[in-house]
Amino acid sequence: MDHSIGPKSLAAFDRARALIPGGVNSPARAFGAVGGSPLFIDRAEGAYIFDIDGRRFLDYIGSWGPMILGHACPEVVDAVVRAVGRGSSYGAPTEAESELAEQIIDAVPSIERVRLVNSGTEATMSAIRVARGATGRDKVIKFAGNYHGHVDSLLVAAGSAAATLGVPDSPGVTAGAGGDTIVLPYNDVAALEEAFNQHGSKIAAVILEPVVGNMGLVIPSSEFLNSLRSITEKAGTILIFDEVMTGFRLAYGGAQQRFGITPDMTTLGKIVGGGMPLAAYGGRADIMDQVLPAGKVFQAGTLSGNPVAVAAGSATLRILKEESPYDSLDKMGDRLSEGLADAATAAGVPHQVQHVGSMVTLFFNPDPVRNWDDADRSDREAYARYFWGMIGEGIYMPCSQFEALFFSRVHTEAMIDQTIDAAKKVLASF
Ligand code: HOZ
Repeated sequence: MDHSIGPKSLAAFDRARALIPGGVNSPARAFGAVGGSPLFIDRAEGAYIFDIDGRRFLDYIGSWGPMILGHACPEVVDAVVRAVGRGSSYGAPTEAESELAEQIIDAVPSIERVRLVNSGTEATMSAIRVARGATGRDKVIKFAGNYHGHVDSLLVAAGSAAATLGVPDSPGVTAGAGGDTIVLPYNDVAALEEAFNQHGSKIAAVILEPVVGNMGLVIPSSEFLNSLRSITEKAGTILIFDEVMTGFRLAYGGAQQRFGITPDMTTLGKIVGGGMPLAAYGGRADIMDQVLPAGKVFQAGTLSGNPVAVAAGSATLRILKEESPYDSLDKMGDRLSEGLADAATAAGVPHQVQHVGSMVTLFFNPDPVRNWDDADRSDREAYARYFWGMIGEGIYMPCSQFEALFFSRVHTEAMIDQTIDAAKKVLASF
């Protein structure tokens, strides 16, 4: 296996490990699941990321989703520079926040009112609190392998790095914090019905990734999405789509627009902040008006609605609305998925390529992946070999079988074809 990480990245990781737990500020990026050391990044531009050893990689992480316009998009950089020159934080309202709120409300079908926060974790944590406050109920349903940030009550059977690194139920989460969380298998309508038969009147919310990116890419069946909508509506339960990954990515209005299912609340992150720390939660006006100071559910933040982050988010959404790159991203996603599947077939490697738009996963798994149990049967070692092989070819893929890849509107057909050729070479060596 080629662990071809440059000497400067190796030294930087040694230094970081003495200072920062595990050498990283978020575990998914540590390369723990594939073995070896992470690349330390110097800069990024367009579809490429450059490490501190001066090597260039075609980037399929895109900061785990935000960089749909490509890195260092000139209009976004401009907006950020102009904003920071006027002061980086005021802790007071600005007109730019209302501008971004209007853009979000205009885009996302379920959102009539929206609150800006700093991270996806804050968005999901707050949405759950509001759902509980609005319904006066305690229980929340989540799905195994879905990841909603590191909120205590949702860090149960969690995907992303929690699954990758073997802590789907983290130490430090008390029985009390997880006690009102009901975990169900994704795409399982019978389990959903059973949970509502047993606990219906006590369930405040159902939260899910409407297309899962955090156990690799898993697609919801339309029966599952339709049942979620009708069952929650009947029970007076708030349906929350966690669109931190899918919002503004699978369509301008997110997965809910793409599939035509409107939840009661939505959480957003990643693209909505244009690469800056900004996230949001929103929904029906009657629910969102429960939030202080309109209502009584407490949620606050010194840096919420930060003017620099708002400028980046607003510029990003403006470009996405104007350009609407979604048809082209869909075509590229088809091209990449077909090419990866052909490469695996030619190499005789058991696989599934699952994708929606610009989110793709090559599962080293002979069977379709519909839920966490299916995903968990994937061959992680094969994924690690593939990952390092692709690094050797100058291609930066997610460092876990349980993360979707993302590409941007500046990834060209030639880049996609280069990626397929690299995969052919790597998989042929298996
Ligand atoms: N939560 C992100 C992936 N699902 C990873 C965050 C990071 O490590 O940067």
